[in-house]
Amino acid sequence: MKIIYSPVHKKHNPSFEVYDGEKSAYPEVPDRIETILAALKKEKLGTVLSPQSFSLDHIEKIHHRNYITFLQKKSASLNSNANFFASYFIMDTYAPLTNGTFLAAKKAVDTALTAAELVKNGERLVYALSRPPGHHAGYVNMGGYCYFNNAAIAAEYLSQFGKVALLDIDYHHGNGTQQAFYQRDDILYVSLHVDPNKKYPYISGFASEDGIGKGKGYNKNYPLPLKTTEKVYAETLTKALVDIHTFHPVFFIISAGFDTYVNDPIGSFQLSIPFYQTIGKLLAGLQLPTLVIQEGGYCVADLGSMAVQLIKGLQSPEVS
Ligand code: Q9C
Ligand code: ZN
Repeated sequence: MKIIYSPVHKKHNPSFEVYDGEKSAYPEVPDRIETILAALKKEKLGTVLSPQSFSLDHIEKIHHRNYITFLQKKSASLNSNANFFASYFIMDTYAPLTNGTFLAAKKAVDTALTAAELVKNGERLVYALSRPPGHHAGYVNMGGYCYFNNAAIAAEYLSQFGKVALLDIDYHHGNGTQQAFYQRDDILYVSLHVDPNKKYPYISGFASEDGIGKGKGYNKNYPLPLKTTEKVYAETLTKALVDIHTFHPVFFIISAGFDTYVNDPIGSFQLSIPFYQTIGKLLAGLQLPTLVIQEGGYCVADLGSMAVQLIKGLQSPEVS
């Protein structure tokens, strides 16, 4: 497996989020990616490569030019210790801008695009260690620790070469990714996530949202209850995999969040560390060229183990 990583993500390190009107600790920390990288290296699961640099044109296919320019200019204008909450181009209080945010977010996109290009050129499994994550970022907004939608930009890129199925297994619904492809029939978006009536992002992720126009039927949401068990999760994932198989994609992208873990400080599901290998094995059954893109997951102590289990499952030989 090829692993794409750049240390530039560390330049994005906000000091706080605003929750319930109060400052609170920022869970989306640089150590998340560092610990995953260290665990993958220790288990010798892949070769680490640096991302290539891609033009902003790729980002402009998913985000409005004015939003991109705003992020770039505002970020660069900030002092090194500033945490700035924009009053527009933002959907919540979970996406502060800092001096390094644009550089890190751009590198996270380059990381995803480098991985996508490798998959296009025949790699079977590539892991993009993108940070900050992306699936909440929409056409004109940051939010939920996300600035640029890494997975959507990679999916848009790969869609030039064949149909793309994007499966989102982060605990939260990927509102930004759904928005990007809601009217498209060449990119299928399927998501398993906590019921948006109960948890973030609240505004989307309902089962009734199934696409519009020619995109009708090419958006699939599987909202799950708080405290979802491994049994219910596996049954739901099996349904999602039927959707993907029926679509006959050429490429498979996984928006991989580990905030479904039982000990995640933000999540509420009951998934154990070994269950991520079960997930990986189920996904490997599709036998498709696969791009894994990092999204959330906040139990830093165990992120490395979860990533290792997921990749071991994805690499496990097919039983026929
Ligand atoms: N402090 C991702 O997983 N709500 N984003 C946090 C608790 C926002 C999650 C409230 C969750 C955003 C990529
Ligand atoms: Zn999440």
